[in-house]
Amino acid sequence: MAHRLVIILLACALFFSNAFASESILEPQPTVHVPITLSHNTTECVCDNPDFYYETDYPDTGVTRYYWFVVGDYYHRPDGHERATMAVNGSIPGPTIFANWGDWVVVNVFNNINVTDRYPGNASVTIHWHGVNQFGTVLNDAWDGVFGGIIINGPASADYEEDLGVLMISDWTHLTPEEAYDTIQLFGPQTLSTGLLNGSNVWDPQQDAYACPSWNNFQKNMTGTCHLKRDETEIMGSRFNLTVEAGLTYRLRLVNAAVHNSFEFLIEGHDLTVIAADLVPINNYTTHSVKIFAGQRYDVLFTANRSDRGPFWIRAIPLNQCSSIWKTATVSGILYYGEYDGTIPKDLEINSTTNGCTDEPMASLVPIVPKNVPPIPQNAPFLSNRTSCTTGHNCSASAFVIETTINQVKMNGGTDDLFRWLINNNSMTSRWGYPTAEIINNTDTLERYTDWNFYEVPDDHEWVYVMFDNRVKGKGNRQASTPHPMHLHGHDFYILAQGTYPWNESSVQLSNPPRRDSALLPGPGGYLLIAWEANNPGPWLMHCHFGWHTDMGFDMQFIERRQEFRTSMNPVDWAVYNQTCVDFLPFDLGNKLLQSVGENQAGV
Ligand SMILES: [Cu+2]
Repeated sequence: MAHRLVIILLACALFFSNAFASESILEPQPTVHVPITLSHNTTECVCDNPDFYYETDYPDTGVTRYYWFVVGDYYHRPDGHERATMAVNGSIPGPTIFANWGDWVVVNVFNNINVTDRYPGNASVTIHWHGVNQFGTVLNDAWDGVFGGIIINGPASADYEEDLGVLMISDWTHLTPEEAYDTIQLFGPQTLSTGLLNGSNVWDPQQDAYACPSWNNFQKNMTGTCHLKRDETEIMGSRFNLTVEAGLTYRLRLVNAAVHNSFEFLIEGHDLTVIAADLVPINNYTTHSVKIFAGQRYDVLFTANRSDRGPFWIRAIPLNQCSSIWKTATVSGILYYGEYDGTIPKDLEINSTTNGCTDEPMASLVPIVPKNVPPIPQNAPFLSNRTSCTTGHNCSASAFVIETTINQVKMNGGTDDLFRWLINNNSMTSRWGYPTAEIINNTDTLERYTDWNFYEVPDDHEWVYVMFDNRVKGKGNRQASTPHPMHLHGHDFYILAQGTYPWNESSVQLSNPPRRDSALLPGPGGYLLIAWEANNPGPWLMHCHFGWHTDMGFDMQFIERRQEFRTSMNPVDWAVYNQTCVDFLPFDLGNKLLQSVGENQAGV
């Protein structure tokens, strides 16, 4: 989990880290406001021009925006029930970064976590800019736990009148990750208390008595607090709500920020028009609901066109085959036409759905800017009829099979059997005192570090093909049917095939396949075949976006163009990086693996 992380103080530009060199980090800077000059109307949209590609073409507004993040520990009551938390600028979700397409953004991050009481000795912080590909700035990439939104105003692929901003869908537990983690290692992920919409929900205290049995493992194995039935009978907390004006069309930017839950999102009585997947503009499609998995984002439009004017439920319904939220808890908000009046919709709330754990169909996610993928090399290990590769068949490409395994293993001399996910029989274990970039910069031998799950992609602009095979083997079947939402840093990847075995090689889609940075590896028995171009030198993390799985070793690193990475990074970035590593060493306690509660985590 992300509560104990590598870099003590990280300051970097969101888009280009060399902006850091010329900016003071000593004092808050005023945010520069300029009028938004880019229209979101399709008449001025450049995103359907095949010659204009968002990864390489963007305007330069000449504007730099400054943000000031203080990461600290707090107590919050997002659903009325108080709990110890960690947050940015004191809010859950954290602050949203707003910018126009083509701006530069400088974010100054300060670590104000209390290392005396709550996190004795070690509470370092890193930040991952999810959805920002960070070309050339891998040294400022990291991993994440607390979260906030990023909105970049710019052209969109459909018209709308008002941008309602980010809607963060998350799960929530009344135990902190530290309190829950030992149980989760011993017994697998447990049922969480509830979910939140933009950090809000209601909670019925009477549920506490019933929630205890779902934590019986916790009760049996730990001393601590299982929430006992309270005297209160009042519903606690408050619901997320939106107010809209009849006749207008609105944009919502959906984000699944959950640790271990998957949702079907809908607004009762209103169709959704999906215009982007993980920020990639797609041919619009209209649907009743969108399934969204951890780490994914969808931009959706809806029109307030109901003559009966509601109110209407805004629902994030847990998918019951791949979610674990306490069964009486609901995750819903309310849409009001006109003014908020506090009334409740007439329909019943819904606390789960049997609709399957599947991504939005590949056929629905058609990027507006078409991009094609070269053929899979003939010797790819996942091809059933593979042959030696002959000239002209993309033979310089890299191709890997990633097999997932769940197992119970003893870690670091301990006596308990702990659940660990294995990637090709290795469960990721990194050492914060000696991070990957430092290994490479020292020209140390990657092969010495087998449990870091390195996969090397050596050549310039070579293509990479990765087949994830989720026919889980191993001891225990608690999670054997679990799908995994896979997220790659540093790239948008292409989804070439996705489904349940047996897979048919003729189903591979090379012509303008879906392109995004988070996609579901289905389960049980599922496969996900992705590809990307090695156009961003450096070590890039790929991991399951279920936070517990990330922690239990479901991680790998693709080392892209190793030598070029060493020599091509900005010298200022290397200097900051190396100094940060030096500064961190006293917190690493002699390179001992002490990364969180239990001391057995992947370090991610
Ligand atoms: Cu997973």
